[in-house]
Amino acid sequence: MTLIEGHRPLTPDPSIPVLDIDPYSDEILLDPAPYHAALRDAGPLVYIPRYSVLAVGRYDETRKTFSDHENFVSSRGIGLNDFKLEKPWRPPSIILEVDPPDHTKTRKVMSKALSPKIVRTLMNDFTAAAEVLVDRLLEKSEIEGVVDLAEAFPTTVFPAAVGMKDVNARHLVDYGAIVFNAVGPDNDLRRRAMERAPEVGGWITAACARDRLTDDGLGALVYSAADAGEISHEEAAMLVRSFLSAGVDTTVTGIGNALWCLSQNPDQWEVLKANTLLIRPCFEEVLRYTSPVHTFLRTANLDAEIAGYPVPEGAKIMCALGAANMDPAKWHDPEAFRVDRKPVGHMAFGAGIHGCVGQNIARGELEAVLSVMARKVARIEPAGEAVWRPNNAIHALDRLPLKLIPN
Ligand code: OVM
Repeated sequence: MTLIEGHRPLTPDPSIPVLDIDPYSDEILLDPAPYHAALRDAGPLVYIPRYSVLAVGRYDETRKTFSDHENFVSSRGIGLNDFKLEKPWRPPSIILEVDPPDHTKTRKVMSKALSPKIVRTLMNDFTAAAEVLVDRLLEKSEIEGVVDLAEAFPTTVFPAAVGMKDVNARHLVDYGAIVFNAVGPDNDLRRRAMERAPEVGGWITAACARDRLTDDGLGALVYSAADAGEISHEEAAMLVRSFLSAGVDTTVTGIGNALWCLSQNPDQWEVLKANTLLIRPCFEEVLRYTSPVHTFLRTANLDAEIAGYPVPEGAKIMCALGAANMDPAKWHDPEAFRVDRKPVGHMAFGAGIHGCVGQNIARGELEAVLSVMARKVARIEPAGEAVWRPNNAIHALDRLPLKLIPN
């Protein structure tokens, strides 16, 4: 049997519209909006021959696919490779790449460790760190928003929240990029990521051991669930790895994308400064507008259907979160960035049982950064061209030169 990117080639129903594009080309990864429009316009379910996958880009079908975890499973991988046919590049995540009932137990442990109550206990540290960082940046005439702020903040507060004794900001950011590039095809981006995987992955695994964690962080909470018999100690180490896989690059991207949105829309920065109750809704709008995760996939584990079309067992379904988040059938004037939109139901955190378990802590980090900035920064001005960084699954900036004007 021939494998296409690690899954079985699919003979799609001939009535399914065909879209002959490469969603993992640099061109689309750097500027996905035109492709997203083409994907939505082609139909509710589309066939992409380049990778022999089905794809959804409309809001309703994206939400439905994520919500139907019985037909559309995660245990066969959330990228192009079908774990049933090809060995994954690392031991699969025991929360992301797993279905119920196994998922239920690990999700519960993570959801408790990342609860709103726990996040509230972290907010003082987050705000204090944001004060120090923003004060330091306000002394500079120009900053590089990605390195100086978007990376600097999460790599300071998140390892501290987890209770890591070994902190290597570079490895933490790079591991996220590797994990997300890995869900794509065997292209240059993935190959370059895989070259670094042994070194960075080895460092990450070592950093997850109980004796490399303090006894008062999120890591310790997960290990105490093991002491209580809810999971094994090996599973605890794997869940700490999930913190480090999903918790750094994503929030780096969230902050970078927020700075980009606000620097491009100075009137919206004014609105935000005038009403700090809009800080949380502003972050939701940043997520809707920029969709930090390009795509997650599911695998049909049974013969199923989407929008009335047959979806055979073994088919990979690519869900384009950014396309759903800009669907004009769901959102009024989707191409306008409005901090007061309150885009309830956006797909940037996914949906269903695998919806982002870290969304409370992500919101907490963004709230700390944006509220300190709203207090101290009069204007966020572009100081050069914003450049996006291609990654098979992350929609993030590479460079964002900015001028921060103090109040
Ligand atoms: C994990 C994980 C969870 C969410 C996203 C992610 C692909 C990884 O559990 O390792 O990035």
